[in-house]
Amino acid sequence: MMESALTARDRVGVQDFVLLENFTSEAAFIENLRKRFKENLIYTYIGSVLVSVNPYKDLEIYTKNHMERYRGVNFYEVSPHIYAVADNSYRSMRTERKDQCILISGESGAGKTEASKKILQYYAVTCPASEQVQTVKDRLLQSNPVLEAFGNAKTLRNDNSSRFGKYMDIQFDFKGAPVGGHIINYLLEKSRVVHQNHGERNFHIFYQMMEGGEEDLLRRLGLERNPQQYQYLVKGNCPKVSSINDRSDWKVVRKALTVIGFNEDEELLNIIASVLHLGNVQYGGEDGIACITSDTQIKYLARVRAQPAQLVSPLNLEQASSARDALSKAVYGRTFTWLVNKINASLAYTNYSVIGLLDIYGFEVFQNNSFEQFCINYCNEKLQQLFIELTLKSEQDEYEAEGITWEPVQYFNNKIICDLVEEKFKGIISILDEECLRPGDASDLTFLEKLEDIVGGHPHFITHKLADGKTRKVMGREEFRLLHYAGEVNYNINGVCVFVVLFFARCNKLCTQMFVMCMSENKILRQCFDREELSDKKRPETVRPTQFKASLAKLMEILMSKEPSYVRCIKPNDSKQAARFDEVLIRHQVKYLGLMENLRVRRAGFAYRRRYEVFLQRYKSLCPDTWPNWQGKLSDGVSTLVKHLGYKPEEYKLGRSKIFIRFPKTLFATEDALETRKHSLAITMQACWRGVL
Ligand code: AD9
Ligand code: MG
Repeated sequence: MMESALTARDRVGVQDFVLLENFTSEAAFIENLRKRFKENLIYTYIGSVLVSVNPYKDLEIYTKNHMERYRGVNFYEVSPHIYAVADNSYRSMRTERKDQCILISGESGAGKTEASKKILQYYAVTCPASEQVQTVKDRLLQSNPVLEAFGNAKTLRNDNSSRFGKYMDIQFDFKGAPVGGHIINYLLEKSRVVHQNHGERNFHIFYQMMEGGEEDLLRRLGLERNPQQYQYLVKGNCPKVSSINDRSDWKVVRKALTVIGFNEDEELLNIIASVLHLGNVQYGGEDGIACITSDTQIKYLARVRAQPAQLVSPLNLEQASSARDALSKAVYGRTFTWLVNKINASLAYTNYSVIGLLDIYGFEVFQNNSFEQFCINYCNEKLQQLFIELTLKSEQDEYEAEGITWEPVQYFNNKIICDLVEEKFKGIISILDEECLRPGDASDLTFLEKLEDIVGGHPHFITHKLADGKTRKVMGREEFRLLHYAGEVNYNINGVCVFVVLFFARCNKLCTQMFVMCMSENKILRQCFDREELSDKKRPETVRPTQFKASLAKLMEILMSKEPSYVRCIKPNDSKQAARFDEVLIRHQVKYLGLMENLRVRRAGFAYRRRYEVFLQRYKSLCPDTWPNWQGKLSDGVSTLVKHLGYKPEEYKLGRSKIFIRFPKTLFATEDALETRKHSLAITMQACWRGVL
C-alpha cells in the first residue's frame, strides 16, 4: 500500500526546520533531525542555512548524477544537499556579480573538511573547463591531500583531524570556469610536532614517509622504517590507525606534489626528516650546562657543516630540550606556511569573481584548555559575531530601515565577549601582549593578576578570586574562566603566555641560527627564516596572540565583503559509528551552533528581498504594464507587477527601496513563469529563423 504524504512526513520529518509546526521547541528540532538521520537524510535546511549530520558511512548521494540534479535548480525544489548550497552560491556569484563565501562550522569530526571537499568537487565537475582550466581544477583538488598530509593528524575525536584552519578562495572567470585559487592557513597546532596525547598521532606525513618512502630515500635521509624509533612519534603510542593506509596515502601525496608542480620534494622531505632527528637529539653535560650527546642525529642534521661543538648552548638540560622542541615547532610551522605559499603560487591567483570556503576548527572544550583552545574559541566567538552581524542583526536593521514591521527577536549578542578578548589596552590579548614584552619579573601569575585587575569585574570573566576577597574553591589558581556564547571554558595559564612566548623566543633564536646555518644548503629553510630576523634587528616572535588577532580581523574583513552561506555540521556520536544518534551530544551542538536562535529569526522573517530596480529588471517581462519599460516610480512598478502575478497581501511587503517576499514558493512560481516565457520565446524565435531560412 502506498504511504500517504502525511505519514511520509511523519517518518522522514520536514526538510526545512522553518516548516516545523512547533518551531521554538528544541525537542521538536532534535526529533526532526533524528527522523531524517534514521532515513539517511543527513541534510536539512533552516531557511538557507544547511544543517548536516555526519553519517559516518558512505552514502550514495555524491555521484555525478546527483551533481547534475542540483545544477541550476532552485534551492528549495530539490531535497537539501551540500550541492544545493554550492550551486546556489555559484549562481548568485554569476547572476548578481557578488563574491560569495561558504562558512562551514562544527566541532571536531562533524564533517567540515568533507563538506568543503564535496563543494570543491562539485565545482570541479560541473563548471565549464578548457585545458588550462583543467590544470587549475586538478591543482585545486590536489592541494587537499598535500595540506592534509602536513596539517592533519589522528586525534581521539577524528582519524583525519585538520589541525589548522583554512580559508580557500576559488576564483572564477567571466565564463564561470574556475581559473585560480588562494589559500590562507590559520594557527597550525605546532605543539603536535613534539608531543601527542595518548592514542593520538603526529601529522600524517611522518608516518606516510616512514611507511611508503622508498628504501634509498630513507637511507639518504638517515631514517629507519619504524616510527617507534623517534621520540616525536612515540608519545601517543599509536603508530597505526585502522582507517588509514599510510603507504597508499604516501603515493597520493607524492603524485599530488607533482600535479602542483613541486620540484623541491627532496628538500621538503629532508626538513621533515630533520625534525625527527632533532627530536632524537639527546643532551647530557656537567655543571648544569647542556651539550649534545647524540652524534648520529647531528650528522644528519648538519650534513655536516657545523661541528657538533658549535651546537652547544649555554642552557641547562631542561632549557635545552625545550629550546630544541621550540625549534622543531618553528621549523615545521614555517615549512607548512611555505607549502601553502607554494600551492598558492601554482594556483596563479588574480582577482575575478570569488567563492571562499572556510573550514575552521569548531569550539573546543577539553579537560585542560591552553592557549591553543583560547585562540580557537576566540576565533569561533568572532565567527558567531559575524553570523549575528550578517544575518540576525542586519536582518532586523534592514526591516527597520525599510519601514517594515518586525517582531523583535531576542538574541544574545556576543560582542561583549569579543571585546573582552580583543579590546585595545583593556582586552585579554592586549594584556597578555604587554606582559610578554615587559622586562623583569613577568610570569604567568603576574599575567593572571593583571587580568584580575583589569577585567576582573567583567561579567564573562571569572577566576578563583571572589569579589569579597575569598576564593572560589572549584577553580584552580592558575586558570581563568571565560563564559563564551556557547558555554564556559576554563583556561590554564601555566606556561601559556610569558614563559612560552618570551623564553622560547630568546633561546629559540640562538638555536634557530645554528640550525639554519647547518641546513643552509636547504633552499626551503633559507626562505623560511630570513636573515634579518636572525640577526637581532627584528623584534622576536613574542606577539603571537596579537598576530592571531590581526589575522582574524583580516579574515572577518574578507568574509564581510562577501555574501555568506552557512553549513553547520553536527557529529552524531563520539565513537565514529554509523547510525548512532547520541541525543545529549547533539543537543549540546545545536546549542553551540546557535541553531534554535537561527530558526526563530528565519521563521519570523522573509525568505527573499530585492531592491526594486533589480526585481523589476528581472521580472518586468511578465507583465504588459511593466514591459518593456516602467516609466513611473519603481515601487509602483513592482506593485503593479506583483498584483499582475497574483501575489496575495500576506505573501509580500513593500519597503522603502525593496520588496520582501515571505515564502520561497512565491518567488519560485515567479521564476518558473520567467523560465516558461523564455522557453516559449526561444521556440518562437526558432520558428521565425526557420521561416527566414
Ligand atoms: V576536524 O575539526 O578537522 O577534527 P571535521 O573536519 O569537521 O573535523 P571531517 O570532515 O574530517 O571532520 O570528518 C570526519 C570523518 O567523518 C571523515 O573522515 C569521514 O570518515 C566521516 N564523514 C564526514 N562527513 C561525511 C559524509 N558526508 N559522508 C560520509 C563522512 N562520511
Ligand atoms: Mg577538518
